[in-house]
Amino acid sequence: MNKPHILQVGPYPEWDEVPLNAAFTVHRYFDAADKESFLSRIGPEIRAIATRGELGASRAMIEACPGLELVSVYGVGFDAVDLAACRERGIRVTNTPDVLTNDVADLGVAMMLCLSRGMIGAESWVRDGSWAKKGLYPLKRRVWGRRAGVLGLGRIGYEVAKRLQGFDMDIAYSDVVAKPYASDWAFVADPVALAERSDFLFVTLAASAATRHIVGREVLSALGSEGMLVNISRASNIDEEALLDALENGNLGSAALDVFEGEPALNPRFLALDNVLLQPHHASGTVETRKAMGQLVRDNLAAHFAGKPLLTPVV
Ligand code: 8YV
Repeated sequence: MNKPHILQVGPYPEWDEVPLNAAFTVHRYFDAADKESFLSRIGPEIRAIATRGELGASRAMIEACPGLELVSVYGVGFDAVDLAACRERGIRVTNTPDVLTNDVADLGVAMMLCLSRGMIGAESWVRDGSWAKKGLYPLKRRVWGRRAGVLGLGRIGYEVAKRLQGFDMDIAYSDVVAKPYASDWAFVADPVALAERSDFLFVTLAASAATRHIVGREVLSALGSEGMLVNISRASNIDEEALLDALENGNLGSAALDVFEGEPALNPRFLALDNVLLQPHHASGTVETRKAMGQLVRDNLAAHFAGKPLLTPVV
């Protein structure tokens, strides 16, 4: 049987590579030394692209594949896929929503706790002997009972807010419209006003051109010198230059970040700061969730090639 040819943009765990290679003829873009000539050679064979949330598929990649039918994204965010290029040619796009929601929310809340309670520094305090030499660890800030803002009450934002309720926090959220299922929480349409009434501001928005830099200087200064920003969405939702300035000059208290412009490289200014918690874009990074994401990527590919409805289409 002729297996459909697919372009794999980035690596997957071994447990996904094996069944993917069994079902498809897989061309590994990430292994190619000369990506342009690789694409012009294998592009005409390709019927589907399997990619990851942060890698997406560019217009150039899509255009190099004239027979492309589907882009299957391992990730809920599909902002890195050129949707206009897909729509022009009727190419379908799928993502992996729901299966990762709880893990992403967990990491956001864990980041808040870790940074607010100074857990990374406290660990060093034990390991480097400071505890014995210097005594008690410097006091940090409480989490429970304080004010939290959730910018974007989609699936992930909702699960973050639910978790924060367990900490008896005063919760508000911003979204395009008030959500009928969020009557326990205050709706504050304006992100600046939300930041103003928050000690902790969670960014849980699906990224798009419309949300680019929605967290800019104004939001950051409204959050203020005691406030903490937690980003588990995409770097593009935040004006990173404004964020770095605010963190450096003390206009913003602290930031817990799982995503960065140009990741995995990041602006070296972040590394000089001690009021940040830096994470390597791993909010969905549990064995359980990543297995479910990989399965959904393959299930969408299989459904497409069997002529069945896609499980989780976005285009
Ligand atoms: C990544 C993500 O896909 O869900 C998303 O949008 O960005 C992540 O889950 C994951 O890091 C694998 O690359």
